[in-house]
Amino acid sequence: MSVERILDARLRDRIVSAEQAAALIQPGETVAMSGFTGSGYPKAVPMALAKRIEDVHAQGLPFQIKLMTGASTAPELDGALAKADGIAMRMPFQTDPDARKRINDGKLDYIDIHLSHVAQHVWFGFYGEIDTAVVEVSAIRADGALVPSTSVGNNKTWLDLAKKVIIEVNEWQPADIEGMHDIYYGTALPPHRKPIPLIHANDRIGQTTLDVDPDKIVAVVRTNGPDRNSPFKPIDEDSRLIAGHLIEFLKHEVAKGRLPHNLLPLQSGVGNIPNAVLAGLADSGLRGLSAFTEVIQDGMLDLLKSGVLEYASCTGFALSPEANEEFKRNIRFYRDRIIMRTQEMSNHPELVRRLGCIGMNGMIEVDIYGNVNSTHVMGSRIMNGIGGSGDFTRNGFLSTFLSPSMAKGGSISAIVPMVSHVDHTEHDVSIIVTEQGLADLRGLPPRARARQVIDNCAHPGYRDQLNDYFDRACRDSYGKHTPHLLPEALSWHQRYIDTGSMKA
Ligand code: 0RQ
Repeated sequence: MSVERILDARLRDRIVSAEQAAALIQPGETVAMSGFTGSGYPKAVPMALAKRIEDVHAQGLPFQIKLMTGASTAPELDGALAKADGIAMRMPFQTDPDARKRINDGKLDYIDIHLSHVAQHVWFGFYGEIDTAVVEVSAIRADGALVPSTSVGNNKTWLDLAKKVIIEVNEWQPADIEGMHDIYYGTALPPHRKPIPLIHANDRIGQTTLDVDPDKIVAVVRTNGPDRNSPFKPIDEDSRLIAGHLIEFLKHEVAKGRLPHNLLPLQSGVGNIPNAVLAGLADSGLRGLSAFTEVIQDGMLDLLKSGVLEYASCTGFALSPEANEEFKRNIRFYRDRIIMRTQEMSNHPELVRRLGCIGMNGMIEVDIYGNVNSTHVMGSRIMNGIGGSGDFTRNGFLSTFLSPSMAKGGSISAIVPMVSHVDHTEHDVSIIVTEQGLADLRGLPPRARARQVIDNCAHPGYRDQLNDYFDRACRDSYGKHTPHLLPEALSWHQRYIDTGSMKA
């Protein structure tokens, strides 16, 4: 028997259908929605809005919105609204194939910014006013406080700033998630900011619920639907090798006394390689680990369950269906070990620097000097976005980038003379890992970095070509500090066209 989740009597007469709620959103509005890496996004109103937009378009009239979220969402949100041609501007992160296509066709404006910047830039007024917030919660308490669901993202900011608020109450989310969240209301705008009183990754510094002015709530919609919960691929040999190199390096750092025996708080990007690293940590002999990250995925739940990881701080989840079942089954166990924060806290540069996080993220390509491209194929086609990778790369104790040495079946080297787009500069990137090995760039000048990257990380099939380029650049370059032969460096990206692999 389901227990009533909408306990605030003042809101009972505002319970409506998704269609009625979507009818309250007008063309041209800036709409801020919940959702982070496929968790905690609204399940019904965006679909109803997409349908309404299609109906309006069918009458030959325009209808688009500006859409903000925490991070990526799901086909029911980004996918449906992109297919309906309903998004004029999207920010700050997305991974949806339909939205990606529209962005790369030049039909949808995408603003790809650091996840820690989103809330403050909206508070600073850089994105204008928020007309409507659409936020999923797991319950509304009798006092009107909102119990967040499986992501917090920017919900605090959306609820504080939006002129009108639509709440989805999702009964699919576990009721016992209440208590897992830590919503910090001590933020202020410069020049009134104060230090954030978080010293350890598991400190609780706020409240467990979100506040909202009940007078702003224009609709409450009941839903009962799952998060995106995409399965992970089985761990392949390259991922296993990459994980092995990184873990060996971390243990070496412990042996040298540069890292404590239980490391420092881990940040892990989403995807199969980070998941392989987490799986590798389970058998590493390392114990007492912690995480201060954006997203908790399967590997981290496993580490919590086995006790290798003592606790984890995050703002959202990216779980497979099986891991989600496990999460829901043992929600009380996880509630004692997981702290869910707003993304301005989970990714806060001040906290990432203070805690000394170890960043582990994926990349598209890296150049021989350590500049990393995380976002663009051939310098012009966006893949996903920078997400939180920059928050941890610039500010962490160590920034590591993990990738197979080749993409597209070996037709493209992930190690190139010069990246076609820079997300993380040579000044911020410390460690590169491919299945071939690990390049430790700390404390090295540019030419020494180049030898490390080529010799340790490039695939043997590209190593001679890269060494030849570097030797000639050292001889003929205009400057010898960061030697380059510019037209030739960028010609490496022509191979995408030659192979035809990126034409689709
Ligand atoms: O293309 O999907 O067409 O097969 O890029 O690559 O190998 O599946 O790896 O899923 O880990 O993604 C950088 C995109 C890597 C990701 C990136 C093509 C490749 C494939 C995906 P297909 P893989 P991953 C925490 C941190 C930025 C955000 C971030 C990312 C597709 O890690 O988005 O870190 N990072 N957030 O074929 C051409 C190359 C390529 C290439 C890969 N050199 N050239 N195509 N691909 N390398 C989470 C949040 O912040 C929310």
